[in-house]
Amino acid sequence: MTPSTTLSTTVAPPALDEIRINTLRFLAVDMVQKAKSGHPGLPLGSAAMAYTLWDRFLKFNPRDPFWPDRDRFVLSAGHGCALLYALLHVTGFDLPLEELKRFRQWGSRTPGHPEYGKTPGVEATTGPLGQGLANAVGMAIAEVALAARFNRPGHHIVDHYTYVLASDGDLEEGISCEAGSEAGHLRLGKLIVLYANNHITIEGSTELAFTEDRMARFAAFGWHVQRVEQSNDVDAVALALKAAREERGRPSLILVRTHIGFGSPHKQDTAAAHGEPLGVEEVRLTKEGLGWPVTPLFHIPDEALEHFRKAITRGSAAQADWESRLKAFAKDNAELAAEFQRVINRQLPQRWDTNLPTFTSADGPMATRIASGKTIAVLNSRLPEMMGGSADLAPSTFTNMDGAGNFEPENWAGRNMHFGIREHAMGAILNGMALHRGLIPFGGTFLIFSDYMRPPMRLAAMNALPVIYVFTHDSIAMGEDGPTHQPVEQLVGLRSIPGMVVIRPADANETVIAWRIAIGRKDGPVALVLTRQALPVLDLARYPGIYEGVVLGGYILADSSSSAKPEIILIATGSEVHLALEARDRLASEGVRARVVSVPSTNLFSMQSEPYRDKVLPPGVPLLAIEAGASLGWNSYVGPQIAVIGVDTFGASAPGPVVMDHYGFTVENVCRQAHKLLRPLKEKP
Ligand SMILES: Cc1ncc(C[n+]2csc(CCOP(=O)(O)OP(=O)(O)O)c2C)c(N)n1
Repeated sequence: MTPSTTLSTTVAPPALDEIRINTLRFLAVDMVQKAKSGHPGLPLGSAAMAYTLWDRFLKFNPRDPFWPDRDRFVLSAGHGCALLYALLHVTGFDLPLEELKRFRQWGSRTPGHPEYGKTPGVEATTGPLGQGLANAVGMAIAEVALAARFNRPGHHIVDHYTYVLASDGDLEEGISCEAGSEAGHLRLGKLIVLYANNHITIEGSTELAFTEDRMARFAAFGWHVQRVEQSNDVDAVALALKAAREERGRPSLILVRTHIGFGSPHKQDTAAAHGEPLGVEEVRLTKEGLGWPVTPLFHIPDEALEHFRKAITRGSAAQADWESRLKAFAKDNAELAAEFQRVINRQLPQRWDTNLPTFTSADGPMATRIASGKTIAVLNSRLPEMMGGSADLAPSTFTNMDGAGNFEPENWAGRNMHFGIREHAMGAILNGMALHRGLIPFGGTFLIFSDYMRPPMRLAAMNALPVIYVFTHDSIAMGEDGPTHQPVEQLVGLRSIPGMVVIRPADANETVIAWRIAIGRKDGPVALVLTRQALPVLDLARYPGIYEGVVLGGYILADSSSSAKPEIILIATGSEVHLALEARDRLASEGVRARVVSVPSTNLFSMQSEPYRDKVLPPGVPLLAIEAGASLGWNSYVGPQIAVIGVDTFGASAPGPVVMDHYGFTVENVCRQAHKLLRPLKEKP
């Protein structure tokens, strides 16, 4: 039997509550109807429980949406955002009624799904189901981690809850299992999920595809689970929320039986309430049925508004109380208080990068994953806000921070995270940690498994979140594990995400700079792409441009030996840069002037000025791109005189150097391709 509590008191909410709940319902309905687009069903069904949470429990200040110790509220079922916008408006956030009337229109602050940064009070971009729930796990992790670091006896400056409103779709998505399992394991007692169980998704009843006992599932994950039979029963919802808040040893799932499209005579409990407006006539019938005036549209009774706006006084008082506690804390712990402000504001400490390692040729050959590990060791000692780990591959990704301890229920001060083999949740948890603020989150796995975490990576980029990914085993050169483990199309795929910066360093020193860029970037994610195999360390005396060059994304590493314009440019990234250097020497002995351009980051390089890019890649000079990844993408660099040595099929299982040979990553082949490219030019009369 499911270890659960079932709560039910009266069904109809008291009159005043009902008016306020209907205010939210019909604001959402009118928004969707006016936009002729959107989802009225979830707002109608979930307004009562959202109201209960926001009215009786949620700690927030509409006048300062981002004060650090607010409770977090994530609407994981982002398609129901009309409800969230209604809540934000009535409680007094800077979201005027006009914005509700412009729901889903160009330039409005009420987009079709909640977008972080666009609407005050929206804590996370949601819409891809399951992400918000996993983000919330990351936020709850950040809360306990910061509490462990900063709270002192008598001083609780980090002390808030993280709430989620999730739907059937959120729980159907696999990520909810990964994140739920992780949250249960970590015993995140201040994470509370309200699950709107309305039995309906787009294709119809959940009986079609979703029949397991969800409460048993979450109980098995180690969660505290409760059931509320009537979502309109605000007292039962409140009772469950109270019990969930008191349960500090386990995260809480409150399954609330809701009714999609509640009150709509023809659409309640049907999929028709899901993704389209109710229709003018049905809106009328629904309003009449629930005792609501049909007009005016966007009606907000005075009493309801007055009541909702008390959130401002309540929230300001909560914030003022926190600020005075922060002052008292600062009095006793001045340094720690300054440190708290620093990390919350995402500022880096003075001289954080002065001790970063420099490598000489004698340190090589060295895999860039090893150089990354050595860099992390130094960063870790300077940046106690670094927190991260790997999806069970730390011995291979070199992401462990020595001396930082394991982050686990008995030690929330630990900073090494063990995400388990849960890449998808790892990505979304990292986003939640970044959204919370106060930490520099990073996560590692093999580059091939970035595929498993692409949805949250895309959202990290969309939300401009400073998250760092450490992706090792970056090409077919990783060898024996074969094509299942050899990334081919991942590089171009990741580079194509708007706002993502991918850096594939060529050696240990480029890796150090890549980390410096990653730590310094505050407005978006950085993916570090690193080798398993050892590479020579570029001699800094011979190649002095490395430091500035990596920052620019691409640079002239080695020019043709004479001062004359190069005849051909070998453009390469990561491990293939060394091949290009060797080929350049061979070509020189064959009388061809070749320049080697290292492009650790095509994303950064494309941000540079045209004159700089033209200096590095002068128009008219033929280009031979060499990268052990899909050739797609390199064509954008050139006119007709381009050739690419890439990998446009899957890889193969054999020792790495053998695979590279077979795929044409040899000096001979590079020189052959270079001559082939040059021949028509030389043959011109
Ligand atoms: C990852 C993902 N897959 C598919 C969708 C498209 N989608 C939007 S809402 C929805 C159905 C959601 O049903 P449910 O979660 O029960 O929400 P409700 O019916 O309560 O509104 C689907 C499939 C999505 N938003 N995200």
